[in-house]
Amino acid sequence: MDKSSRIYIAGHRGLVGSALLRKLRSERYENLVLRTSGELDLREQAAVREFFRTERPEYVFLAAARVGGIHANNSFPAQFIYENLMIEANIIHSSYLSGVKKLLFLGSSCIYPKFAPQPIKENSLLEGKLEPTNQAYAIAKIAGIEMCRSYNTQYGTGYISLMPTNLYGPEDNFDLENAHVLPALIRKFVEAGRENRPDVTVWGTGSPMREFLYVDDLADASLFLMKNYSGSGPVNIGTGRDISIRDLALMVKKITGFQGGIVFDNSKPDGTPRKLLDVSLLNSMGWQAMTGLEEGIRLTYEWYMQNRPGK
Ligand code: GFB
Repeated sequence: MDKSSRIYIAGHRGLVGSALLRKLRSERYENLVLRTSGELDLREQAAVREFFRTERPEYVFLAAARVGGIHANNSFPAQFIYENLMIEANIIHSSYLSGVKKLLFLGSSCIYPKFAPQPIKENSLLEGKLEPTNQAYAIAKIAGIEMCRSYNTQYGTGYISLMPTNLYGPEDNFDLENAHVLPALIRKFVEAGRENRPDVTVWGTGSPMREFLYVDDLADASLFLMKNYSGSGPVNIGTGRDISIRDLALMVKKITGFQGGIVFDNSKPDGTPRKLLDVSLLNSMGWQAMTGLEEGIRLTYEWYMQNRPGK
């Protein structure tokens, strides 16, 4: 991939796609192909095929997806499985038909079994039952990994699959119902502080453990692997460290300066108890995450304060 290669970022306005766009622009890749969802509906097979036929991208970052936090996954499983399957199938197959040189597919750590041995190695895939709150999404993402592997095997393509841990950063979704935990907590603590509320409600028991990766680190790893990796097996991307939701809430409280208390709502699901990725494969290739959790939350908090609705 060189600076004048034609590179398509699918989903360039989302959390991951916008970080990829920042990264590729900062490295002076000058021939980027971008379409908003209004311009190209990736669920429509004929439209996607026509787009690839006319635009002829050489490299594809597949960052378009229907995503959400635990509540959204649990509430809208039909949309999560249908939209993700369609997006993946259309882009991967059209990439094959139009002769894309290399494609990078983004999965998620929720593809691994609920009770996988920790930290989770890549070979835990399909070794056990999934976490029910995000099974539909996970099965769609597993299908994407299998598509990449199958096309490589049968057609000799160069499609790679990355499994990032829980991501956060600028351009995230801060909707309280549908967001992931970090943007939801940042918004809850900011609003509680502004409205002088006595406490903030955190879903679940606070005991689940999660690993968080700042999205600009994921973009850096993606470019690194696009250049340096060509295997068919998935590669975990994370920091190798996790934190309880309770301690995460305390960290967000400190960063936002909220003075009140924290209440846990046990009627909300905890989801999987722990999903810490084993990142030794990635580290052995020479890549490591750079942004510490506290620093990343601070950067995301600052972004939110400057970009939240009503600003
Ligand atoms: O980030 P999150 O929604 O997703 O929730 P998952 C992580 C943990 O934070 C859960 C707790 O134990 C939640 O109960 N939590 C506490 C909260 N307060 C809140 C809150 O205000 N909002 C949210 N959203 N959570 C998702 C999957 O699982 O992870 C997706 O559903 C995807 O498929 C994503 O894989 C990375 O880590 O549980």
